Amino acid sequence: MTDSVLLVIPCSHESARIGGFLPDLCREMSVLGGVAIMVVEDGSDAEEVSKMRFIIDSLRAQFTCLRSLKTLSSNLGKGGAVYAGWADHGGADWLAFVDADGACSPPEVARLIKMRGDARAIFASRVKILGRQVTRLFKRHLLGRIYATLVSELLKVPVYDSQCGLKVVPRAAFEKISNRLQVTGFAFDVELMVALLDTGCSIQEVPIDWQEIPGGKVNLIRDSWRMARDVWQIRSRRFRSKTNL
Ligand SMILES: Nc1nc2c(ncn2[C@@H]2O[C@H](COP(=O)(O)OP(=O)(O)O)[C@@H](O)[C@H]2O)c(=O)[nH]1
Ligand SMILES: [Mg+2]
Repeated sequence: MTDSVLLVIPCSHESARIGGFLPDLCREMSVLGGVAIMVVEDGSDAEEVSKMRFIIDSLRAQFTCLRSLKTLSSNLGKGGAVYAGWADHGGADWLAFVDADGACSPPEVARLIKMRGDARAIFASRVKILGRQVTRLFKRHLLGRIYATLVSELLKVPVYDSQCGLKVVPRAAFEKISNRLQVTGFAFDVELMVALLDTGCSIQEVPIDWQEIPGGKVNLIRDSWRMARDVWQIRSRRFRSKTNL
């Protein structure tokens, strides 16, 4: 039977962190049903790949929802890995991804996946409000808020958090835009967001619980600069494509 959702976990050097998340995620998704999980690893060395393969193969003996590890021959970045995974959708109507570190807990992943239904995309959002638990280092929270505000203002999209590591997208909407997506690094979700909106797919942001896990790969200086540059390029391309209509 075809799964309804393909949930990709993009991974680069995650063998130390994923063990605290993947078994519980597999358990949660097995109970939920209709979800296939695929770990996509790129750019790690052979030793790291074999550690990941061992983790995945051991869990596959227990959980049929977990697909075998997908490895890419070169490092495409987080977005490139997500898109490479989504290309193997196997007929799933929904394409999703979640970060490997478990910052977003399996019950939260299940809660968002269960919200799929109409043709809307669902983006998790780290909103610090009463009633939700969002724990991040102060400097990451601050930089994240500056970035999110820039994205929102530059692209004229009232988004609160374009970068949260859990998103669920209708495959039909993704297939309309996939051939024009160019960003494969950490800013890929910004391009994905505007392309979906521009093609008429609405997006619902859903506040989630988020517990930052140490060992993150984002370098606050280097990657913030690259992400800001990517947002500027996304904005320019979007402006050009609108004036060419
Ligand atoms: N496949 C792949 N995944 C990546 C790459 N860079 C980051 N990721 C994944 O993207 C997710 C978010 O990264 P993370 O380090 O948790 O970000 P941070 O917590 O914001 O610093 C994790 O699952 C990473 O393994 C990459 O180059 N390739
Ligand atoms: Mg993280």
